[in-house]
Amino acid sequence: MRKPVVLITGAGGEIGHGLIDRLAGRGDRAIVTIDISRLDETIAKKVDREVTGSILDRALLERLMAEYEIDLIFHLAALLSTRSEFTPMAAHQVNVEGTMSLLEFAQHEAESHGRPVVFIYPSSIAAYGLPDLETKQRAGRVSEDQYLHPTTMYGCNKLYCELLGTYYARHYKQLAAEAHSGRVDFRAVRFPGLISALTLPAGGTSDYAPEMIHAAARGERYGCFVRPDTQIPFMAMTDGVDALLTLAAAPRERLQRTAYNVGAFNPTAQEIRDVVVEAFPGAEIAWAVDRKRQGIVDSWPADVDDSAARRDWGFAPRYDWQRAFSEYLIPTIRQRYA
Ligand code: AKB
Repeated sequence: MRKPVVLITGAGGEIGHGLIDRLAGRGDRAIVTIDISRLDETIAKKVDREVTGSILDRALLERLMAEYEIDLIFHLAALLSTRSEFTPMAAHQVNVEGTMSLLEFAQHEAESHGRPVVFIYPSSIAAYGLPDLETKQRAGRVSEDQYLHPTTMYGCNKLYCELLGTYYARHYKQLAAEAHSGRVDFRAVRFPGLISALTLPAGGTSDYAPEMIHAAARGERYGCFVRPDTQIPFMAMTDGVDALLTLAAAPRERLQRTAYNVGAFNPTAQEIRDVVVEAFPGAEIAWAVDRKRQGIVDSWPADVDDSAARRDWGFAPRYDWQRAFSEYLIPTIRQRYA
């Protein structure tokens, strides 16, 4: 019997690095990746097949379908929120059309090998849109069905793709004589800002937290583009990768939703600065507020209610605010730049 195959799109990004590491360590699946750029050496050597190309390239997806029996997909390829505001058409192409073509690919793949394809989709707190700061303060921990009025291109893309995934999972071709839905087993997490000790994000709006920490560790000055009182949820990258793997392994019958909030801690920008300055006493971090990027972060919730994820598939982040900094971020980052 052929080894089951996992496909990872956007594999060269931040989440991909952590995920490939974990999947390769388990060794129970062949890993096939697609990314528009070559993977860096540290992860390239851990995958069975690296494809350099676009998820919009149908012929390429068809070739993969002919070669492999894929039964698990982590669809990580995306343009993040800040980048998407500068190139909304490109964002729509990658974030929406790319996801649509991957969902169709998953449907055909499942039809051809006769087993459902688990489709893991990292959505985002950007799917929310709170109208003003007063509402944000009042809302507190936002649950999955509240405030779904994103103001960014990226947020609109993420929310729509959650709906598309749910359509494939539950209603695909609902007027056809035979049932077609249920072959794509779509599961999404709405990630908060993710902070990795090993990589830096590119093009996001929650980037101020990881940028501040990495700049301090490198001895560089940093101008934080949000106000000190800015508050959104964050999570250590290792817990983010854990969440994807735990959700992928969850028994389907336990899942009452297709999209789940996950959160870990939600410090203000000032609190992040304080911890960073304590760890790197020479750090020079100033406030250089960018009114427009601030507006985006202000529209995201200050915290999320992740009780559904905890109940349905046992989500339990290992790192709270204290541990994330003292046991993961600071020591790993120090070592990285030593
Ligand atoms: C971004 O800032 O765009 C992402 C996100 C919160 O999804 N990090």
